[in-house]
Amino acid sequence: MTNPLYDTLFGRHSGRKDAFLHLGTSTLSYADFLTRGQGFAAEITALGLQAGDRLAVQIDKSPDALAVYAACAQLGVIFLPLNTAYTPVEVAYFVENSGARLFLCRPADEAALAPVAQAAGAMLRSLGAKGEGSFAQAADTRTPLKAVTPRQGDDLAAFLYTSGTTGRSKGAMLSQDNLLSNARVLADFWQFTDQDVLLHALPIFHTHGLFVGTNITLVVGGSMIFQPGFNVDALIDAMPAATTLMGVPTFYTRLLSHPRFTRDLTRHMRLFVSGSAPLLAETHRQFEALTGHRILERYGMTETNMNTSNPYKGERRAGTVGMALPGVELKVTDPTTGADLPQGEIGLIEVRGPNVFKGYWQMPEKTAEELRPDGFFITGDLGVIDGDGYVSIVGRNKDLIIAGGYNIYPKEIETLLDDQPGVVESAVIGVPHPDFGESPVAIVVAEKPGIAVADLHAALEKSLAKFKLPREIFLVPDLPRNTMGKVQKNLLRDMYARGDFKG
Ligand code: MLC
Ligand code: AMP
Repeated sequence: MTNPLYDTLFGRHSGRKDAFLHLGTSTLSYADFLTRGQGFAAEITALGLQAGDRLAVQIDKSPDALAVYAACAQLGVIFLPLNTAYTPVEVAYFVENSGARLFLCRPADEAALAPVAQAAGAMLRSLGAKGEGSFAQAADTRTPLKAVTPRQGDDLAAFLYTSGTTGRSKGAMLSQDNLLSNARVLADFWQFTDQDVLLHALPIFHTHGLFVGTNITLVVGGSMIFQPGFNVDALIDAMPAATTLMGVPTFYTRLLSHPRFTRDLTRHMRLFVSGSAPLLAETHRQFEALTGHRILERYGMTETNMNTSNPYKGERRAGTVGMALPGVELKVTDPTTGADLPQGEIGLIEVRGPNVFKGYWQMPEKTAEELRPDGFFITGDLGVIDGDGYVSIVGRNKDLIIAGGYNIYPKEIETLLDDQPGVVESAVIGVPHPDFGESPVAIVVAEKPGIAVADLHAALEKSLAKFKLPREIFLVPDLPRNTMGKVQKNLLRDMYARGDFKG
């Protein structure tokens, strides 16, 4: 093979006239999709990008957005998708840090992002969901590029940025083999075939929607009902034509509370997969009681793709994330000493396998903190393995909030709050949220009474994506600390639950 990722996911399907994407009333064939990707590859080449260069995108979900991914794979250009909710302040860091040569944005954002691209020394072009924008227009004038740039499995295919509990976001470097090995294992483990039609309503800028949903479909040559975002009515309307669904827990709780979601609607479905955040055992049970289907929960990360899965055949155990996937080693270690812990004890989950990333872009010291010399990656999740090998995630050793499947790092919000005039210090905690599972709340110590909470909200809105904004901000005289001086967030969470904080 000259380029394993391109050949396996895309090139193999050339000439196929059957549907790759179902788009409401129309379909896009594999052949037409690949030609679009080759047109984009021609334009990217004309702009001077070469294998190993980074191409950042902050564009709406569309067939064209996927075609950019295909073009990058064809050329060996590193694909760097960004959450469309990020503000220009957030995006500036990713474009600059990655050294992206080309940055594709939504046509409406071009003016706002021009200074960002200029400061980072990246070319800026636009691509809209309906095939509009300067990049698409230029690509339309090109002859589709057939040549595939030779690559090897160890070459980098994508960067996904993931925040840390301290410091700035880190670019997780994923190789062709990282992506391919995981896609093949999952397709096999979950018994995907070319007859599968995946109901795809996840974003394609994260592991779940891009590398799990899309790559599995491409590996088997199946098709996707490709929805621009999550809309519960649209999902229900499309379900009769689908065979499988992948979603974050919020998908399932929203489906369960919808009157049109019935046993009849799901009778023909082959598989429901949940991940990216904990699925409550209660949701699992309610889903089975209503539909007869047992949701298959799996566990993964940006740095590792998927690590564990409940079985396809065999017991899908509620409240667990199943066993290590074939080829993945998983162990539980002592958070302080790093020593292996026996089965049944709670500790840090570590994983090793072909799925584990190559390190953080230009951050060797951060890489060394989390990736051991023997190849085990320290996930930061706390877990336990039961006597049957099922892994349960019982907590996190990292200060992280997951809202509706999006990660929110308290440190990022606290740093911004602490910089505001009149703020002495702050602590951001995750509190239960009925729809998103968790959501952030800020507790702020002010220099003197009278600081306007509305001003704090307004300051955060200027730089943070909406999903990161604290639902509430409370002013308190001081924060509880342990003898080491560390803020005791568990106490803050208890105080919040008791209703101790008043707005
Ligand atoms: C949207 N909003 C959120 C939010 N999503 N707030 C908190 N958490 C979220 N996840 C806010 C918006 O800013 C907006 O605010 C309001 O909610 C409604 O916006 P929307 O666009 O209509 O949201 P909605 O369609 O309802 O989206 C909810 C969602 C979406 C759950 C469908 O967040 C989603 O698709 N999540 C999936 C994330 C994902 O793919 N994670 C995988 C990461 S990979 P306002 O103020 O304007 O009303 C990974 C590895 C692994 O973790 O294991 O998979
Ligand atoms: P991300 O950095 O966005 O890839 O998020 C990865 C994190 O999501 C993991 O480290 C876990 O904390 C969490 N996660 C993913 N899947 C699950 C799951 N099934 N149950 C609980 N947590 C999960």
